[in-house]
Amino acid sequence: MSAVVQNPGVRALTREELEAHWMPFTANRNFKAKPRMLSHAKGMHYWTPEGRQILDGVAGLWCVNAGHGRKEISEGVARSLEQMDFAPPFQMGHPQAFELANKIVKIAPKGMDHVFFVNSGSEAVETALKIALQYQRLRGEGSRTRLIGRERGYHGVNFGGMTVGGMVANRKIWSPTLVPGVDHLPHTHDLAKNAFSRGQPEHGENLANELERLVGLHDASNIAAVIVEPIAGSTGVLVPPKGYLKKLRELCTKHGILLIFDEVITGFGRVGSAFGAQEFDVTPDIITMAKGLTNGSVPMGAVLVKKEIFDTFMTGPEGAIEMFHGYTYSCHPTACAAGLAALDIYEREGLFQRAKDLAPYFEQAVHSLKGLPGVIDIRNYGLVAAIEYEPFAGKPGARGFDTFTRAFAAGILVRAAGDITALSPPLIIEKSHIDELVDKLGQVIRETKVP
Ligand code: PXG
Repeated sequence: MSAVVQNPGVRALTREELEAHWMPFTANRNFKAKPRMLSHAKGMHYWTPEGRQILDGVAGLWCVNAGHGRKEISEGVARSLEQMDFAPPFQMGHPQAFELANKIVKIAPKGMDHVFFVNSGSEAVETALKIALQYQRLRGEGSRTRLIGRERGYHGVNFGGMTVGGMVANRKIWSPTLVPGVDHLPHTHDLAKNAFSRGQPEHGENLANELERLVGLHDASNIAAVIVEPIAGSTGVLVPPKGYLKKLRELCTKHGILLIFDEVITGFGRVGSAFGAQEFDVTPDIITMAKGLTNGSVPMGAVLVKKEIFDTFMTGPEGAIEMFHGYTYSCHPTACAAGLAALDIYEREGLFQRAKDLAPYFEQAVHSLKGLPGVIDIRNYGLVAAIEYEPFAGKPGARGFDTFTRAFAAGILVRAAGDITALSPPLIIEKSHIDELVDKLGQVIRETKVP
């Protein structure tokens, strides 16, 4: 066990001092009454201000794939900041942006060779949807304006991503102002048929055929793109049924519909390859990414597109801006430096392969929780897994949150997604950490007090 690292500069904040910060996706009053603070991180661990060590079972929030406190990243970022704090991204360039784009293309699926930089997963999704719409228009298919997402999809919280997403809690308040012209495929989660699957479940390939139904309803000439996560992360690690993604690819190709993979979680080794596209052997037209791109250290996202899409944009007058889109902080030098350092680590340490090699051990470990009280499903792929519980009667989500808070008290950080515990540890995890994570989680599950 590594030594406890005290952080003497950090003292407990008073209730009053906690007030001003409106916390995202958080029960603010509940948190502020009983805060869960983190003050320091290194390798596989966080520490609380009191010096309690927490094993990171979720790579922060699915993003710290190379583990915490990587000197290569902080030093690269510091050098870059000192050299140039900011460079305007419009009509100007800086070398690190080009270097990072080249590095991403090197690990990308074959034929996907141009990168547009943004600052988050949500922005990557908005950008991908806008690229898809303009591409269809540029190739003379301007009537293709409809977008198709999937139930239980998560594509960030901006208007486009929220609309193509399929999480009711994230949509219902803003329902009247969702983007028009969006449909959803059914999700692929089928406990009756697929509970306790290891890796890809057997049943559900046919659900991709729902795209045919939507084509029958609207006609393909009105549909621009389909967006799905190869593995749906936020809604509880829904691994694609065998054959499902291939079928979706076939149908998109047949109907001239672009296929977008949202790889914000599945990118950068999480599933045992650079991207889910390679792992599942299905090449989409567009990939969105963020999180692991900088190892979570500096906000950054990106959109990777096929050559044919980029080339279609490069056809107007040479002096004209091809796409009226971009952000002040697109390809920010600090983020580029972080991305370059993170990708270097992934490559040098072979972390994508490491995830693949560790996956069977991880699978065995998480499935050992089968049979514990209230556990109704366990599923996994690469270094991502989920344990699903029977909800407390009349209180959906309460059991998942209760498990999460008691897990934190027991020294492990996991993620609650409704009544599901998601695990997605840094790819540097050792077998002993996997044992500790699963042992502690098992203990927490055993100690659940059903109300
Ligand atoms: N797409 C996917 C697939 C994601 O997982 C986003 C887009 C949006 O990224 P930004 O960087 O805008 O947050 C995400 C983000 C959770 C959780 O509870 C997951 C995410 C964000 C917040 C919470 O699992 N993923």
